[in-house]
Amino acid sequence: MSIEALIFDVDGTLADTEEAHRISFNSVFEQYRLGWTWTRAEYRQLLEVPGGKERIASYIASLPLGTAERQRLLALVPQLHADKTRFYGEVVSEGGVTLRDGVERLLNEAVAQGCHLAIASTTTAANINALLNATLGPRGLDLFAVIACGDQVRAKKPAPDIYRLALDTLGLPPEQALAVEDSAHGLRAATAAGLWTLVTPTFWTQDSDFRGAGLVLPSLAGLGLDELIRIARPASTASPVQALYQETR
Ligand code: XBP
Ligand code: MG
Repeated sequence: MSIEALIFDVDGTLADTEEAHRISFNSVFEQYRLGWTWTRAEYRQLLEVPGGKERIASYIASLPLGTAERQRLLALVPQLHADKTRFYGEVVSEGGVTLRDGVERLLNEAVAQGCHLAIASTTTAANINALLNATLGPRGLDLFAVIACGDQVRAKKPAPDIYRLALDTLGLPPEQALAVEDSAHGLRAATAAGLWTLVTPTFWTQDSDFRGAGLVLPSLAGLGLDELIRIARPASTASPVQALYQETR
């Protein structure tokens, strides 16, 4: 079966965004005078928790607090996250984040060859809109046939739900698409949805367990669409005779 779509994760894959997220979390903690500051080392640990709201709640759960104070802070999480998202949008709109090497070229190649583009991300639609506008301009959003993200699914990565939503909306079986991810959670989510997955780790995820990945590369730099599809679907690009031969081996 031919590859009809590329499904991209956002944070860490399209762009190395987690420093901008970390700065935004710390900005909102300062705005609310909470006395919290997430260092890079601490944030790397906290990224084990997918989803910004869940990440803040998990951090609160780790603090030595009385029940009343813990409940008060947990009730504040949606508002903290909404304000954090506003800070993040400002950082991104001011040019604080660029696309990773090779991403824009691969997106353009896919569009030129009629290969659909989709997104499957844990972050919010607002963050995705801000990032695509800031890095690709007004055409950014139009490049993607499907944007599956954030709270559209109850179970976030490593659950497969967001990838299943992207595939269902594309109207494709997993055999006719492939995923591009940066993290172990994302890899688990994509492979659980039946997708061959390319992983391009960042500083935040490089020490993770990427077993099950179809391929792990430092970035998309130098990787063309035809080569990616050949790697992902060797049989589908072989001649019918070769494919038959491979099946009977
Ligand atoms: C990575 C995430 C997100 C971001 C923060 O998403 O886990 O939570 O770290 O964004 P992706 P929010 O699936 O794109 O790698 O605060 O909006 O969750
Ligand atoms: Mg990611």
